[in-house]
Amino acid sequence: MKSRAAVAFGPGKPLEIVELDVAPPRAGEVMIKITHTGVCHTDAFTLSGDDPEGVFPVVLGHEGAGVVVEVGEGVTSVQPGDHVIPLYTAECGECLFCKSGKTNLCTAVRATQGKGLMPDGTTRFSYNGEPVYHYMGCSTFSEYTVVAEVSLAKINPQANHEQVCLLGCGVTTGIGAVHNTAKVQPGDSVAVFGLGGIGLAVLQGARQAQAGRIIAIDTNPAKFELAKEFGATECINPNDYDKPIQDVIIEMTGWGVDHSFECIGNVKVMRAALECAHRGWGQSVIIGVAGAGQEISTRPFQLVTGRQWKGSAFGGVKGRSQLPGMVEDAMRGKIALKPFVTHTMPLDEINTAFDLMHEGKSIRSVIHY
Ligand code: NAD
Ligand code: AHE
Ligand code: ZN
Repeated sequence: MKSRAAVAFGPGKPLEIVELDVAPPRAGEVMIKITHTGVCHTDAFTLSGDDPEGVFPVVLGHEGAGVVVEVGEGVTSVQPGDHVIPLYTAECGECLFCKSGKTNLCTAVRATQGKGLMPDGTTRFSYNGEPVYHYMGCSTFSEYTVVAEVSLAKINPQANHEQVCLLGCGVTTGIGAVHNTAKVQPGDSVAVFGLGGIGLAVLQGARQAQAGRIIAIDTNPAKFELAKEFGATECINPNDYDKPIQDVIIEMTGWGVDHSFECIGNVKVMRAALECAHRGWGQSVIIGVAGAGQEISTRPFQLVTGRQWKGSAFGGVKGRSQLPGMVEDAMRGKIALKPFVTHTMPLDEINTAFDLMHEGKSIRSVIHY
């Protein structure tokens, strides 16, 4: 099978649109025709070369929606024609992690996924006879991709792919972090650092959870209007103050916020987010992804005095069992997706999507094939 794809041939280089060869799905695998894919900051992070798991050449993209075209031997949960969202957090239902009921971090395919390979240790993509790596078990920047059966959520065929593709990462991550990781309760105060796709989805989740005060923080004030539409009660820019932003938030609130969320990937901001959490019980959720070699730090006293540091991957959502319901929620208007889609473009223009993200001009660019 030939497939148009945007390939990252090396770190820091623009993606190149080429025609790849895609081998048929093997046992337990599924070939999908991707119809739409969002561009998430994590794609840019890996393209930058900062991702310890980054391998090249690779087909990036992990926020897609599509239709099953072919299934491999033994695949029973989907068939050609089914509408699906690829999952970078698989759900096998059988591993220690799936069975624990405590986490969404399934391990069924994670080891090979982190190496850019299919579960049998090989790739389905090649270019001029040379292997091209997979990414996060999804590789949605190729019109045809192959993923593990356990990495697919089957969704309502009536769903609007241009919008529900965002449930493949950004919107699910933000909303899920509020409900599953932080468990925000009515009246709780919240601070959200970074108002991209993830931070805005956290705002939406906080409003769903009937949070009280919702403080939105970004160095780009152009993000504030949409943040207010999503439920922010106040928007602040750290550059407007001559003291650390955690001190500003503590002064605004008395003792800090009940929940804070870091949605940037900046370890200094992660510290600020932890330190603006309420003495005694405040918790801070790290969502942002930081580069190789970077570490978080704070005075242990911050934890001794009751603040908790947590992290969240894919919002703690179990993709196969929970994502179809979130698609239904979006179709019923209980999850807003349309405002996230600030730009749409064909695959040929995908590098523009990265430019818009870096320039702070987009929330999500959605690529269509
Ligand atoms: P984005 O680039 O769209 O948004 C980031 C926002 O942070 C921008 O609005 C930017 O202006 C703001 N920002 C940058 N530096 C800042 C600073 N010092 N102080 C305040 N604001 C600042 O990115 P995104 O797609 O929303 O992703 C956000 C982060 O979440 C990335 O690190 C991404 O890799 C990560 N992510 C994690 C998960 C997960 O499951 N844990 C899922 C998706 C994305
Ligand atoms: N590969 C990086 C870590 C990247 C990372 O943390 N990814 C998030 C999802 S970002 C989606 O936009 C995640 O869910 N991680 C859990 C997992 O199993 O991948 C590194 O540092 O090695
Ligand atoms: Zn993502």
